[in-house]
Amino acid sequence: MESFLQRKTRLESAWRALLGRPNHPLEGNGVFERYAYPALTAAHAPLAWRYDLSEETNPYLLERFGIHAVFNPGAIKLGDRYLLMARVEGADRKSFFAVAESPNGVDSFQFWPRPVTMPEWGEPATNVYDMRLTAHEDGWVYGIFCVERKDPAARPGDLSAAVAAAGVARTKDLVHWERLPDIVSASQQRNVVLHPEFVGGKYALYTRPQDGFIDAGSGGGIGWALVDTMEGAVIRDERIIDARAYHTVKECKNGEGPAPIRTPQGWLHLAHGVRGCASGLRYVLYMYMTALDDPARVIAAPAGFFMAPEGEEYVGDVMNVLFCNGWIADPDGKVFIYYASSDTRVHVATSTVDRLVDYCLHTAPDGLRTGLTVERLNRLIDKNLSA
Ligand code: M1P
Repeated sequence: MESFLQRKTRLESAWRALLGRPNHPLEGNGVFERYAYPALTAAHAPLAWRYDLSEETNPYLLERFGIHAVFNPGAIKLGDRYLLMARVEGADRKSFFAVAESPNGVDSFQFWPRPVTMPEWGEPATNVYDMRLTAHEDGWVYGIFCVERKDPAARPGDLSAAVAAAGVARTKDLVHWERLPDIVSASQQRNVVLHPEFVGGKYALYTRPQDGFIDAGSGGGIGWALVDTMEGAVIRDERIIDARAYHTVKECKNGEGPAPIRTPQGWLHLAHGVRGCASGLRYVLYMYMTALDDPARVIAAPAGFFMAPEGEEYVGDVMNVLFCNGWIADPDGKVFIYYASSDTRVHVATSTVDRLVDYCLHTAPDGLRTGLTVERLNRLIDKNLSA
C-alpha cells in the first residue's frame, strides 16, 4: 500500500503537472479560437484546500473538503496579471469566490492561497456566485454578484424557493472588499453588471429583472437602469434594451455577460441566451453592440449564437450550458474570453476587438422566420458565385 508520503508526493506532482501544462489554440471559425484544455478546473484547487496534510491527523491522506466545480469567473487584468474571480463550488453545493492568476491569460492559472472572504450585508447569504468585475472610472473595482437567500415567503415544505438579489462590493486589490448594500429593485435580479463609465453623471447598470428565482417571467430581457450611487443603489426606472424573443437563442431568458468593451465603433457586449428543449434549458453565448454615445442603444445584433457547447462542454453538473461573465481586452486588441461549460469548468477562447466588431457589424440580425434566413443565405451564395 502507498505510504502517506508516497501518496502526498504523487498528488503534488499531478497537481503541479496540471498547472504547468501548456495550452494551445485550436483551429476556429475565424471569429475566435477555442483552446485545447480548460483554463481552470476543480483539480486546480490547491491541495491545502482539499486535504489535511498532516500524517498525524489524516494518516490515510483522505480528502477533507470536496471542491466540486470551478466556473463562471469574472475577469480583470491588474498590471500584467490576468486574474479570474472564479465561482468555486464545494461538495456541499455552496459556492464562494476565489482568485486564480495567470501570467499569459491562457494557462498556468494558479489560485491565490486563500478564497475571498466576502463581508456579509443584511441577512447572510445562503449562496453567492457569478461576479462581474468592473474597473469603474470612479477608481474602484466593483464586483456585482448574485446573492441567494431562502424565500421567507416559501410555503411550508417548499425547500427550494429562493430569492435572488444583486450584491455589491468594491476593492482595489481583489483581497480587501468593502461590502455595499444589495441593489434595491422591485423584482428579483441576477446577472446585474456595472457599466465602466458614468452616463450623464450616474452609474449605469445592465439588469435582468425576473419574476421568480429561475423564471424570467414578465422580465423581458436585459434591462438598463441609471442609479445615483453604488453606496445604496436603488433601481427606479428600468427599461429593456435587449429583449427576449420567440424562436431565438434567448427565448426563455438572457443576461448580460461581462462589462462591455469600449471600441471606436461602439460598446461590445457578450451575453447568454437560454431556450428550452427536450433535454432542459440550453445556454449559449451571443453578442451585440451599443452606441458609444448611448450604451443603451443597440446598433448591431448578429443572429443566433456566438458560441454554443461543443464536445466535453456539453457534459457536467448542469448539462448543455455555456456561460460567460468575464473577458479581458489587452491594449494590443487581443481579447481573452473566459467562459464556463455546464457549470463545471472554465475555458478560454481568444479573439481580437477588430474581429469581434467585424462579427457584430457584418453578421445579419435574426429575421425571426425561416424564409428570411434562406434569403440571407442566398444573398451570401449569390455574392460568392458572382465573385
Ligand atoms: O445553470 C446555468 C446558469 O443558471 C443561472 O443563469 P441565469 O441567471 O441566466 O438563470 C445561474 O445560476 C448561472 O450561474 C448558471 O451557470
